[in-house]
Amino acid sequence: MTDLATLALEVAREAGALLLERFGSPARGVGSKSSVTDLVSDADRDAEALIVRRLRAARPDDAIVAEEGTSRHGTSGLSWYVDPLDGTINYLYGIPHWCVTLACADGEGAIVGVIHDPSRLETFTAQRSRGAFVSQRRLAVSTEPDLGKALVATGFGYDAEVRRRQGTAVARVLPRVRDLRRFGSAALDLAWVAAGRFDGYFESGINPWDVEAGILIVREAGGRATRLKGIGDDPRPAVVATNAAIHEALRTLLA
Ligand code: LIP
Repeated sequence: MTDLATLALEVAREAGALLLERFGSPARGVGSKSSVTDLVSDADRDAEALIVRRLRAARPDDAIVAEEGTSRHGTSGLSWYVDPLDGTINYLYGIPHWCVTLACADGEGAIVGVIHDPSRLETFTAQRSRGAFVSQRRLAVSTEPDLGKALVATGFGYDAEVRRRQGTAVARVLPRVRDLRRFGSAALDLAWVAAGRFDGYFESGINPWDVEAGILIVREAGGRATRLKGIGDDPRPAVVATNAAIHEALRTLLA
């Protein structure tokens, strides 16, 4: 593990410990962001504050872009993409499917990615050109070649009109795959593609902090991940990630 990877791992675990300690207790400071269904609480904010404090102390010249508003410029050429709590709605509903995700990127994309799932004691990691792992086990994507037999994950935004558009994409995909899964965390969806638990994932309107680490982890596990200029009539940035074997079939269907 490089120093960057070790730092990302340590910081993700510290934030995960803070969140796990509070998980299941009454939420504090709950508020809404882009819409009434887009929630945030002190858990997201405090986890972000911990991560930013640690990264700034260890790497003062790096840039940081984080979900709950931290946006720091840097001079090192490296940028950290941070989602302190991916799967916020699951967390607030007491559903043990959420994670901490960090990626450190240079001009060509992520060089280090971590997705830490404290509920399952699973930590997905990757370093560019060095493979992807969950804990010490090397990750490999599934080998399913047929889109019609593929288990595919997806996600939806927090705006009603956006969800209507995402619904049309789902209506197009659903008859053409084994089944769809909506588990509520883009980062864990990508980690599970890398682990062969899903054969594919797609989502529009996704933010860099949700997907940068997961994209690297899928690619280092032998899969493919492509950024799309929208899906169907939703023009916002989107991602499709797969086991590679079904990639073109799914991408064509989404286009
Ligand atoms: C969530 C994503 C998920 C998406 C949700 C939300 P959050 O991130 O992980 O894939 O469907 O709308 O954006 O808000 O829990 O960090």
